Amino acid sequence: MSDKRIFLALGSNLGNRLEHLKSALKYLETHGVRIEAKSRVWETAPWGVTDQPAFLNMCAAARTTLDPFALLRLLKNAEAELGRSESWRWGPREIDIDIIFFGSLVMNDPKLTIPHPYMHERGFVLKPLSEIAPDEEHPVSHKTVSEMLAELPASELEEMVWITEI
Ligand code: PH2
Ligand code: MG
Ligand code: MG
Repeated sequence: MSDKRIFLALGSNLGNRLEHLKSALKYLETHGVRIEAKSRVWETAPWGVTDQPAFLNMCAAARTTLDPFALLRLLKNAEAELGRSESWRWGPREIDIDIIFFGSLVMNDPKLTIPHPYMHERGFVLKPLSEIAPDEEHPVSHKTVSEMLAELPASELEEMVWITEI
């Protein structure tokens, strides 16, 4: 079966945030998602609901033979395994793993939208993604990651601090 190149965004703002990111990557690698590149880890101000702890965010490039819904199920299982508790939309979470790109697939399903519908507005996605895939093209707008990053308001990137590599 042919594999697909995918890009994932990971975030954590509860508990041991760095460990959650590391454990999530390990979980993926032992469940059929081959990680090929990792961005640095950035500390970022909360977006959407601002009254919550700062996030650690990173992006990863990977390959998988899973189809999008199987991948989504795997990500949900990983989140549950890592102890993610119920929260509200854009609320605090131990770990969040989102599909940003899935090859050049475009899909709009009530359960899964690909590419991620807000990726082009978020510094905490575009900055780390630009470290591993600056020339990757959005399959709808055909803008590259670098171009989307350059179009962000400066305020989107102000409260981002490089923390470490994992
Ligand atoms: N995730 C959210 C809501 N807000 N803010 C930052 N900085 N990083 C995130 O990963 C994030 C967020 C919902 O998934
Ligand atoms: Mg998310
Ligand atoms: Mg999510």
